Amino acid sequence: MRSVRPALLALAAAALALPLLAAPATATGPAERGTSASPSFSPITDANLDRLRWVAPEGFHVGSAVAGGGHHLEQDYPDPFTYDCEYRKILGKQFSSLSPENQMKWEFIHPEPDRYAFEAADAIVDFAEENDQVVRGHTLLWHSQNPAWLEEGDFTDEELRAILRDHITTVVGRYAGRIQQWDVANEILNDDGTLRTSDNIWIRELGPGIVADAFRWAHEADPEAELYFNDYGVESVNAKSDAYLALVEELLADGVPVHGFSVQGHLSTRYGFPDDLERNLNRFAALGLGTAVTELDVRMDLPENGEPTRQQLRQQADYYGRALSACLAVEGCDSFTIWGFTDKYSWVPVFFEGEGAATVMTADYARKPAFHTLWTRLLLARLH
Ligand code: 9MR
Repeated sequence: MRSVRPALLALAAAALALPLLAAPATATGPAERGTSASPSFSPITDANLDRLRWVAPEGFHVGSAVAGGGHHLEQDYPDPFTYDCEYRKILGKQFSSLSPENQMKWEFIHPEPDRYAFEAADAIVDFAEENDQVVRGHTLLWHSQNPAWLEEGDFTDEELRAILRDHITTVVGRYAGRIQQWDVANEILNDDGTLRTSDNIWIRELGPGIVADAFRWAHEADPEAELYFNDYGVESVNAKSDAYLALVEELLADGVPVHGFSVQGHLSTRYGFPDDLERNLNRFAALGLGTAVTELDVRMDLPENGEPTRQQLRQQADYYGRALSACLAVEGCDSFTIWGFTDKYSWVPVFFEGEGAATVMTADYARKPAFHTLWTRLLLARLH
């Protein structure tokens, strides 16, 4: 893979020169895929060609989660985003969208009833601005990673409703105009498509109507942000994605400001690729929604020596490539995020015993076939 890179870069440079030089009008015209932190008009240099974000089609955001909090706190390394210089360099260079992996979740950003802790989230949003990147906010209404004071508190329904409203107003309001998309409601359905009525504190205590309120409050706090439903296990057409489709239709009919539906994409080479992903996303696009892939990774069973085989890496690259191609093929699927770019910080080995190597770079930041596949498909889409 590595040996063909210089030739590929030269070819890409030649191919890209034509459309860019021949169409100067696009420099001031509207971006085809919407406004963006697009680097299209920076010069064609080897350094630029070496960036996923630069070879991506105009207006298409290629993102990564920003490692920190969550499982990282139990590992024997310091906060990756703060302390790992190489990590930060790659994050700024390769990606045009960032998703805080944990730093905007309730337990981090709202650790006590009357105290918010914005430092880590602020640092990410500032970094994104310095690097001409957009941010996906994650997340506002979820059953997991809520602080004990909330989950174990003794609140009346009215108080609980006020707590959620204040949280959304405060957090969304703080970053108003600086967040491109918010995962307003995360993982609110069970696999059979029913609402999580037992483990989601908001739905359990306040009923399903609270979901619509969360979208309304987020919209009031930042009218520019695109507001999303986000979940896993909804890559295919199945009971769960069917239920989201019905829910979104109902909310849109009621005038609730829902703007998008995103699939997380935590895939495994144990299972086949969800090859109806494009068809599924198109069902939501047909409702006028934006769509996105928000947390892609592809885990595998690690051989005894811990090193993936060439065949495993090929299969992984194929899954990454197909997920990207599905998104690129759908009108309004303009945001494609991987859940971390290096195995050094991946959540996978911590949560799935014996599995790992789920990202596009090794722990030493060596690029895997999956990285090259993303690069190639982005470039081809841009040239198309
Ligand atoms: O990657 C996150 C990890 O650091 C946390 O420990 C974990 C706790 O649940 O959450 C991980 O991120 C999840 C994301 O927020 C929602 N979708 C599933 C992701 C992987 O579990």
